[in-house]
Amino acid sequence: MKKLTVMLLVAASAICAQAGSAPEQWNVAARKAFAAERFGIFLHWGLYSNYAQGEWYLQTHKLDEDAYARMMYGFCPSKFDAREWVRVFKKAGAKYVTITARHHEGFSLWPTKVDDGYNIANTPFKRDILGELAIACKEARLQLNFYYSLLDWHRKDYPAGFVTQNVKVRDRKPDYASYKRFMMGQITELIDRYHPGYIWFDGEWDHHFRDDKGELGRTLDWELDDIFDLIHGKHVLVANNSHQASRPKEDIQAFERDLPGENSAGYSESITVMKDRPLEQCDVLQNGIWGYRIGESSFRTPEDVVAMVVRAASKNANLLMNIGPDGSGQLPEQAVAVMDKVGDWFARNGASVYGTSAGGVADGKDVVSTRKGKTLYLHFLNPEKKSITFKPQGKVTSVRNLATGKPVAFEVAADGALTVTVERAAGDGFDAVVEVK
Ligand code: FHN
Repeated sequence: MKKLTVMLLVAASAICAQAGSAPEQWNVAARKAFAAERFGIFLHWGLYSNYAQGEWYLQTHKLDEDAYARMMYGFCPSKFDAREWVRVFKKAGAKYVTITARHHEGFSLWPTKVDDGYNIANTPFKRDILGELAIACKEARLQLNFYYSLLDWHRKDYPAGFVTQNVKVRDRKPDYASYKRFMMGQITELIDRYHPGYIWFDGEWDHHFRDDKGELGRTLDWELDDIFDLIHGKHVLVANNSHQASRPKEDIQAFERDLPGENSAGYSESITVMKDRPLEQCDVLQNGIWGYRIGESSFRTPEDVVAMVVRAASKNANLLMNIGPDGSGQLPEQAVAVMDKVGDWFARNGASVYGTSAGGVADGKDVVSTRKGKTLYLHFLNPEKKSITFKPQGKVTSVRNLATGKPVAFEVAADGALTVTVERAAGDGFDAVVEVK
């Protein structure tokens, strides 16, 4: 009898544990809403933007941290206009914006009360950048989110990991309990003041290493569950760019520069794509760099960005495309020009991306597909590719070019296979989206 009671108790606690880890209703709804957005703008902005050499300048140039931090007294982005930024993002077709509230350099873009003063309040600019952006985003109905660095190149209490140990921080006094208190204080402020949709973590990998057998080891227990619980308690989602398998409490699976499942840039080796979470691929607009780099004039084209958005959507993922504003507070001219054209494309073809899921047909390379309900969208990405054959799910009644509304030629074979053939003239590659109903 005693044995049976113990067995029942064990079974009951297993069920409770399962129930406890099931996402709550708000969370399910928030994940779904996030996945439907499909296109967001990432912003890397901080003191590094004034140095104009990318966001890793302090680390890569082995600078003295105290000397670097003096830039706080010269940070005065007088051209910053949150409404103008938001106008560009909205026009681009983006549904959300994710900004580096605090990147690895440790400088905070809002007047935080819980740090040692390394924040916007102590610059000559003084204005609350996140606050202004939050207002502008709210007016335009764009969701604002925050990137938050777990590692820190400024604070003395952060226990430096493999990357951070090379930064010249004087008089380090590693104390994770103190550093975690600081992070939780900042995250509480960020959520209570600015109401983000998610907090996007980065830097856990500072404490990752591979042993002789290639097994992953960790030199710090970040106690991330406590931080994630704090965030979930405020009904905000969590993403973590750990470059490792997602933890159960992470709501969004993050892929840096990799198409989910393809490890295209090599950051997500052997990571299984989660079926029960929204996915997000982040990537760069300015060649190979996140923070603004002067002299780097190579940007992705509008066609590149559109192809990336639809490829991501065809894999059930959002695309978070990065722009690095400069130290004056302006978005690079090239970025604005590219985004303007991307927005024109979205105005004509947005239905094939927003609120869609993977289409599940086509080869996934020259032609990719997305789906909404019974409608299928075929994106002809390779101008050389003019036709495609596949088995549709139901009876096909209409096939047309989504942007122009013009009918597109199709044939249904005796075995039910559908062949769709597009007419493509030079230069019209941008609008080769076919709607199949
Ligand atoms: O080190 C960062 C880098 O600066 C940038 O923020 C990207 C964005 O995904 N993440 C890190 C590298 O994994």
